[in-house]
Amino acid sequence: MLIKIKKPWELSENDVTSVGNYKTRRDFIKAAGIVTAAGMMAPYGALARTLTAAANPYDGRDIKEELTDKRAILGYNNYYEFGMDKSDPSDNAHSLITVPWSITVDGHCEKPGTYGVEDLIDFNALEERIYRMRCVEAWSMVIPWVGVSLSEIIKKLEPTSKAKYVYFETLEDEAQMPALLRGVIKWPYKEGLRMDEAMHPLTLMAVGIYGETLANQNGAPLRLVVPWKYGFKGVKSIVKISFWEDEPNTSWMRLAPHEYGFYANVNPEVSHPRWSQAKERRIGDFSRRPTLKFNGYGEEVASLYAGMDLRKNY
Ligand SMILES: Nc1nc2c(c(=O)[nH]1)N[C@H]1C(S)=C(S)[C@@H](COP(=O)(O)O)O[C@H]1N2
Ligand SMILES: [Mo]
Repeated sequence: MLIKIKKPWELSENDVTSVGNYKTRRDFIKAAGIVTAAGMMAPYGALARTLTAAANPYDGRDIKEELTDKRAILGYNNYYEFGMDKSDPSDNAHSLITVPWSITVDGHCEKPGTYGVEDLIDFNALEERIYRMRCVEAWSMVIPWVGVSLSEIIKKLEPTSKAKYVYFETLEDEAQMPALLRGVIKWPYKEGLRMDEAMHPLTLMAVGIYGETLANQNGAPLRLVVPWKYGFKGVKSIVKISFWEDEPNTSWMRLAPHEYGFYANVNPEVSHPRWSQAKERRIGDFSRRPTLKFNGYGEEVASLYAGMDLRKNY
C-alpha cells in the first residue's frame, strides 16, 4: 500500500518525456492489482504489483522536481565491487545472485539470527518514495524508490537499550563481484547510522526502483537510502545488520578519514577537502544548481543534529 498522506518532503514527478512512460506503466501496475506475475522471480516479481497507488498520488504536492531518467539511474552507478567506472556496475552486476538471499542480524538486539529478505520486509506494505540523491562527488538525481521505512525492520529485531548505532555490510564474494580484487576499499563495504537516524521515518530500506524490483547495480535485493546524507551512506546488497554500542568505523572513514566522516550529511557549507560542495550537477541538467543543506530535508532532520558542530561532524 502506498502512503496516501502527503508529507512536505514528498517530491512530485514533473512532466518530462522519460517520466511519461513511467506514468503509463504505473497506471498499468495499478490496474493489475496484487500478484499476478506467474513465476516471475517471486517474491520480488510481486513487488511492482503491490504498488496499488491511490488515484493520483502526485497531485498537489509542494515540491516539483523532475525524476531523473531511468536509464541514468540504472546506468550511472557507484558500486565499486563491480568496478569503478560509472558504467561498470550496470555492465557487470548481472553476476550477482540475489535469490535466495540471507541477512545476518547480531549485536544488541532480542532477535538475532539469519533472515530472508521477506522476513524483514513486508512486501504488502511497500511505499514509493521519491527522493533527491546527492553523491559526495557533486552530482545528484531524483529517484523513485520502493521500500519500507528502516524503522519497521528495526522494530522487528527489537534492539536493546545498549544499541546506539546500526551497522550494515554489503556482500563480499569474489565469485560474484569481479572488482573485489582490484578495489581500493577494504571489503566488505561497511556503513552505519546512529539509532535515531536509522529510526527516522525518511530512512528507507529499498527493494525497488521506478516501480520495479531493484536492479543489481542499484544494490539488489535490498539497500539503504538516507536522503539527507551523501549517497555513500546508502549501502547496497546488505547481508549484515548489527546493533552496536559504539560508532561504526565505516569503509570511507577507514579509507580517507579526513575526507569522509561518519555523518556525511549533505552540506553546501562544508567543502570536501578536494572540492566545494556548494553546487551540484543534477544528472540530465546542463548547468549546476546550488546544493541544499541536508539535501533539502532540513525541516525533517536538522533537529537530529541540534547543538552539533557540523564542520567537525562531517
Ligand atoms: N556496497 C556498496 N554500496 C554503495 C557503493 C559501493 O561502491 N558499494 N557506492 C555508494 C555511493 S558513493 C553512491 S553515490 C550510491 C549510488 O547508488 P546508485 O548507484 O543506486 O545510484 O551507492 C552507495 N552504496
Ligand atoms: Mo557517492
